[in-house]
Amino acid sequence: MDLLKQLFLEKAQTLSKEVKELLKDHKDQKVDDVTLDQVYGGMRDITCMIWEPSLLDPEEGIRFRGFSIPEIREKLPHTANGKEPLPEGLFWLMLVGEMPTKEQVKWLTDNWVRRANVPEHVFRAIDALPIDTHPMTQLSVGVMAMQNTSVFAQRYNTGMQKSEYWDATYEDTMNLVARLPRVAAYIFRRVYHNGEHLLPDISLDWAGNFAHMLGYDDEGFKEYMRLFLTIHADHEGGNASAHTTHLVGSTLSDPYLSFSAALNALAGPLHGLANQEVIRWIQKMVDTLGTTKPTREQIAEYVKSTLASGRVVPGYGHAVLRKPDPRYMAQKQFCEDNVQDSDLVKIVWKIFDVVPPILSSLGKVKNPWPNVDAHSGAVLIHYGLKEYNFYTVIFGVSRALGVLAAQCWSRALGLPLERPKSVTTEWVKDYLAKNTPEPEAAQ
Ligand code: CMX
Repeated sequence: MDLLKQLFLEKAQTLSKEVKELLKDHKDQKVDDVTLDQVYGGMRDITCMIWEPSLLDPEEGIRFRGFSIPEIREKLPHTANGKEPLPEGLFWLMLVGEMPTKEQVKWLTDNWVRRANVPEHVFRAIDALPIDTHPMTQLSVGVMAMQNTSVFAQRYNTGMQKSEYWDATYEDTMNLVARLPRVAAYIFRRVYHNGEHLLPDISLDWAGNFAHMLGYDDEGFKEYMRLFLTIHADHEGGNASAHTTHLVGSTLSDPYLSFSAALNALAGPLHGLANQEVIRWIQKMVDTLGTTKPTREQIAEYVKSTLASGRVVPGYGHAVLRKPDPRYMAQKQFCEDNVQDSDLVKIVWKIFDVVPPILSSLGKVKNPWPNVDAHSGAVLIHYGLKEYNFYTVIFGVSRALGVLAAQCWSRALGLPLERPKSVTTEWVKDYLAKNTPEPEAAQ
């Protein structure tokens, strides 16, 4: 058994025991009340699932096993000359809850290099799609095409015990995460570089090698990739891509099937696709205004015209956060340190000055602040990656780390099939008729 798997097993045995005791003593303890507004309103804030890798605080933002974004940037191992965290380290932290050493991260990088071979038929499945198929669809198909190699599916078919589910899920998780950058880079080079593919550089870390296979050997881009792939990895369990992984996985679909489904959720414009929408929207603004240096007043007019046409301002707002997203702030700080003289980055910062008061003035937007997607495109363009339809694919590569670490935990804790209760509006009316107290008679 490899060292990370051994460590996971120890942690899983301890936590499983604790959960059993906790449920034995407190299984009827109420942790939430649900209002009708939440039932109709996308189940916001209902405490109803377990997700070990991370926890989201509306004011502070995401914490991975208790560590905030600034803390992981400072404490996770980085490359010899780099400053940004290695995503391998975050995966380790999310999976076993311990900050890894440099040596442990090196072990994980090497382990993923050994697992990274993508079966040839996966590339052929992607090649069968029309070239203008959205890259997210191509990625989802690529992940699905790997499903025939699922250790979980194969062992399930030959009578695997429930107590071994976590083991097979761990193997699939490690293989899938190791292969994902190659599949994503294959799609990028297929669509935007006439199918001129680049061989991996196995001396590089997971994110550095991804940058290299995309065609970017600039050290600044590699550092940004390390930051990007770290900060997009997880955002607790209720967001659409994470929850989809959990829901589909709860049927004992293997990690390939569950993660492919998650990518389809991430591909929606209210979720991960927002990073491409932000750049499309800014480019249209630049074209409309005829300047790459718009004033705040010009930006404000453009924002108002977006709202007047019934569209949302992409990259702003959040279902849970109520403050500027620390993942946005980390990218802003990265640019302050590394990206000088980008008109686009400056526009992104001006938008940050302009949009929150306008959204607040609408009186209905609960969070007027920027989210993670408001910043990433401008940095990618600075380093030359202008093909914005590909941006959500990079988000998807990162998201695998958190949602699959969580699936290992779902299997280790033996979490059951997810099956919440739904009702009809007729049921609601009937319920209200029977349960609404009569108004007190006037005195
Ligand atoms: N621009 C305009 N209107 C917005 C808005 C925005 N950025 N954010 C919220 N609103 C509107 C909602 O559309 C809703 O309007 P209606 O009542 O007319 O339907 C109202 O404000 C209340 O919404 P909310 O409770 O504040 O936000 P939700 O939890 O319903 O939605 C989100 C959250 C992210 C879908 C929404 O803020 C949005 O559409 N943002 C733009 C898209 C985006 O950036 N998505 C990426 C999120 C991060 C990620 O998952 O990657």
